[in-house]
Parts: sequence; structure tokens; C-alpha cells
Amino acid sequence: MIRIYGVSASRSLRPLWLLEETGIEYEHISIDFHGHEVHSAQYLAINPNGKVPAMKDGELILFESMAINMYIAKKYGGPLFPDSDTDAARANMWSFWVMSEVEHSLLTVLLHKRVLPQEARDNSKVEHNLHLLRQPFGVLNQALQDNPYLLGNQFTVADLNVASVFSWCRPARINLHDWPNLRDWLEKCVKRPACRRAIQK
Ligand SMILES: N[C@@H](CCC(=O)N[C@@H](CS)C(=O)NCC(=O)O)C(=O)O
Repeated sequence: MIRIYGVSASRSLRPLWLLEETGIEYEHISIDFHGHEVHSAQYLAINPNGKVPAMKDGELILFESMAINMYIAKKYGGPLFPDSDTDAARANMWSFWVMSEVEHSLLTVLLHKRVLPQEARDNSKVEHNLHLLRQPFGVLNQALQDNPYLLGNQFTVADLNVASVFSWCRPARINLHDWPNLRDWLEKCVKRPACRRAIQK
């Protein structure tokens, strides 16, 4: 049975959400990423980076949340994985895009607004990264202008991967008023029952 390592209050939410969407049975090893567990010899044999998520499916072990999700979607996702090579390429594009153009800045805003202890917060980092995010937020807003989802009319792994990163906008208290397509799409994605179930894990 496919196994996912990591608590849902981490990037492990991404594969947990996807597995909940597929409906397949899976095993959840709910290890925390703060502290010793991820640095134990046993876990480092699964993910030598000492981070979550990681996945084991038979003999295959993967780390990196987006790579894990593309594998799960293709193997178990049915219509969650695009049925044409061109749409599969677009799903990859959006997944790489959100990791390289959005994730770091959004996490910096979240950490410095809400997570770090007051004395470690730096508002100039919040302002700088909010400024950097305006460009990719605009790109996503535009991409959702004519279609309800990133690849067309249907929710796919591309939406899940991108929305799972953008879901940090809410705890970071980022006002999405300037990007209404993005805001409405994000709301629709994170309200999906599979996402709500994964968050409870
Ligand atoms: N690029 C990796 C990032 C994984 C990552 O940084 N995970 C965090 C939790 S969200 C972690 O395990 N941190 C533990 C540490 O840095 O010691 C992915 O997307 O899977």
C-alpha cells in the first residue's frame, strides 16, 4: 500500500490531499518535521534530506512534494491526471512554476507575518516579498480568466499543486482582492471535501 510520511500541517498536505481525491487506500505515517523524527537514521533512509513529505510505493521511494504528486496522479489519479501529453506538460509547467516563482516568497511572508516569534519578524521582508508576488499572482489570475481551472473545465493535479501552495495566502492574511479569478478559484479548490479531510490528518 502506498505510504505518505509527514503531518498534514506541512507540505505533506499536498500528497495527502491528492490521495484523498483519488479515494485509494493509503498509509499515513504522521511524523512531525520539528525535532528528531525526521533526522532519525530510520527516516533518513527514506528521505536523506530529513524533510517531509516522502512517499513509498512498493520499491519506489520519492521525496519532493510535486514529484510525489505527479507520480500519484499519473498512477492512481484517473481524470486528475491530464489525458493528453500537452496538458501533462502544462501540469508540469504549473507545478514547477509555483515552486520556483511563488513558494519561497509566500512562505517568507507567512513566516514573518504569522509564524516566527515577534522579535524575529522583519516587516521589510514581508513588503519586499509581497511586491515580488504581484507578478506571479497576476500571471495566475490571467490564466484563470477564461477557464474555471488551470487546464480547462476540470479540476486536475495542476490545480491541486498550485492551490496547495497558494493556500498559505489565508494564514498569511494576504488580501487577494486585486486578483479575483485567483481568489475565487483558490476558494473553490480548498473547499473541496478531499482537501478538508486531508487537513484533519
Ligand atoms: N521542496 C520540498 C520541501 C520539503 C520541506 O522543506 N519540508 C519541511 C516541512 S513543510 C520540512 O520537512 N522541514 C524540516 C527541516 O527543514 O528540518 C518539498 O516540496 O517536498
